[in-house]
Amino acid sequence: MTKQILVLNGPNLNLLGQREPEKYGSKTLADVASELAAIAPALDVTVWMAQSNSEGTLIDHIHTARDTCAGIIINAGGYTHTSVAIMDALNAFDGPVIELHVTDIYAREQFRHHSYIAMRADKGIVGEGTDGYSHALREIAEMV
Ligand code: CA2
Repeated sequence: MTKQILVLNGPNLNLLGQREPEKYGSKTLADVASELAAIAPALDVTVWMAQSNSEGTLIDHIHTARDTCAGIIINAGGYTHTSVAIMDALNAFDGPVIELHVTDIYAREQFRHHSYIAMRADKGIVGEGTDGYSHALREIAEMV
């Protein structure tokens, strides 16, 4: 049966492709969503793409995914480095979790080196630009 994957994006990622292209690339989140939708059928998955600037909404989406999704790909943005609450929500999700970052957080400022998401994630994909999203979808399709 085709399984659904939540691709969850945190604060400021709605600005992808609109600012700092040298760091985050020139593709928008809508471009990424189209790419994922194009490869999903061959991977036998469907994609629920979501973005929020609000921590509570991100947590609500993770709770919804407990009943509707087989896996989660999460780029929690800045909440990666601060949010015990998002980590707790992910801990209540039974399926595989892939942590995704457009940039290599481990090659940036020291404060980005710690990730609460990494404490729960089964795999991390960092520093591949927006191509990391399709990489993550291929990986999680194998895991679910
Ligand atoms: O590299 C990533 O994907 C990050 O999750 C991006 C976050 C940052 O806080 C994390 O440390 C690493 C920032 C998202 C900001 O997104 C923007 C995109 C374009 C223009 C401005 C901000």
